[in-house]
Amino acid sequence: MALDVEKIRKDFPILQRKIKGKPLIYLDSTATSQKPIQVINAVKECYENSYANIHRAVHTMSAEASEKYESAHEKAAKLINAHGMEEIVFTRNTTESMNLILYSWAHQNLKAGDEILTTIMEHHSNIVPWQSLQAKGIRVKYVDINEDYTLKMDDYEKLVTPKTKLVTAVHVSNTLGVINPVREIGRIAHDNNALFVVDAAQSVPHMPVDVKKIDADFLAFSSHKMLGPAGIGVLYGKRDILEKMPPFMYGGDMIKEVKTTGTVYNDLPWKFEAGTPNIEGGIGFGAALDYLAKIGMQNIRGHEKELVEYAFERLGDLSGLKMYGPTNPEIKAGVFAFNVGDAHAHDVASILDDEGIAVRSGHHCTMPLTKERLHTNSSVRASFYLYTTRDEIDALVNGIETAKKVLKVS
Ligand code: 7TS
Repeated sequence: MALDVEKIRKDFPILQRKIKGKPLIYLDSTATSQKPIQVINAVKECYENSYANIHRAVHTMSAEASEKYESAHEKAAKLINAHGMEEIVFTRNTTESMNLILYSWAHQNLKAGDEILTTIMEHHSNIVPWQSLQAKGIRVKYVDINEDYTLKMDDYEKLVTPKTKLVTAVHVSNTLGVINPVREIGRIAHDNNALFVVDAAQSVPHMPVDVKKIDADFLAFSSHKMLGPAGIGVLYGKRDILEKMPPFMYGGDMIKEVKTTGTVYNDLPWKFEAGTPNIEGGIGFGAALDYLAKIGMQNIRGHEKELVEYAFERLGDLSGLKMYGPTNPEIKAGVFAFNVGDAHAHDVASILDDEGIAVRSGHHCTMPLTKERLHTNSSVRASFYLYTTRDEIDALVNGIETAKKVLKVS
């Protein structure tokens, strides 16, 4: 079903604002998404009506806040087809989810000589935690990319060994926009008895994702990239794996019983949610999940795929543009990284900002990919979401033409 984008845009108050006297054109949803009024109101309602600590008191407001915070876990479980909320741990963000796996699984289960297989296109949050294990003699290996920016699937045959204990990959690259074949990678991992970890920070907000189909052992994403508040992230984990893992942090709310002689930890997922959590963030995330469910993830992907096809058409016409990422819309999400001649990405982005167009410029937290494979220090990145229109892509093309003139790129 086609999205009613004009109706959707009315839900996002920020899209009415002007930048330097021009209408805002927000093309930076890969960094973080904007928020609909339904999410803003859910947070406001929480503060105005039912703000209280959760899981701690019998009073009405605590019960209301607990119910909403817990139901956000249920909604997240439903979105990704997890068995239930016991498999959904709320963290601060994707980065913290990866660190939870590092401390509560990898540090417990890996030893010197073991290997972790990631990819060259990962966000730093799916490289740096694993590199920290190199001090323990654990090796980190990288699957490379082909000329067309897809993963070199042959590398898996070459790099997976009996010592490979964890295989991880980004579902959608935040720089290339490539959609990786995570089911296939998961199969390779499991055939080798390794765990499979998926960085779904850029897929869960934009397309249907099913943890059972992917057969992910862990899968991480962030609320702030999917219409919800910042400061809330999700770690999905298979129940039997989470059961066996020790807590990530210790203290209040993660216990069932504490005696001077020891502690019995709480049930999942609370065992991993120590201390007062981001209550209002969790409640706002629940409203974001309702919003996405109502629109339908397949419809969001359909809209973004149309935009991808249109962007290929329009950006493809521009001379002097170097684009990074696959050209097949079937495996391309709404993320376009590019450079304009030899111009610096920050200069281009700043000229676009003068036109009211918000894009990211820099290494996009993918330095190994950017420097070692794309052979540049930075790129400009325009990214789309359910509120993005064709007119905004036209404005981007005009903005790039202006940048080319100012920066004397032919
Ligand atoms: N993984 C991917 C694929 C990402 O795109 C990001 C954030 C993260 C992990 C980390 O998410 P966080 O919520 O923990 O920060 N990506 C970006 C970006 O592309 N620009 O700003 C943040």
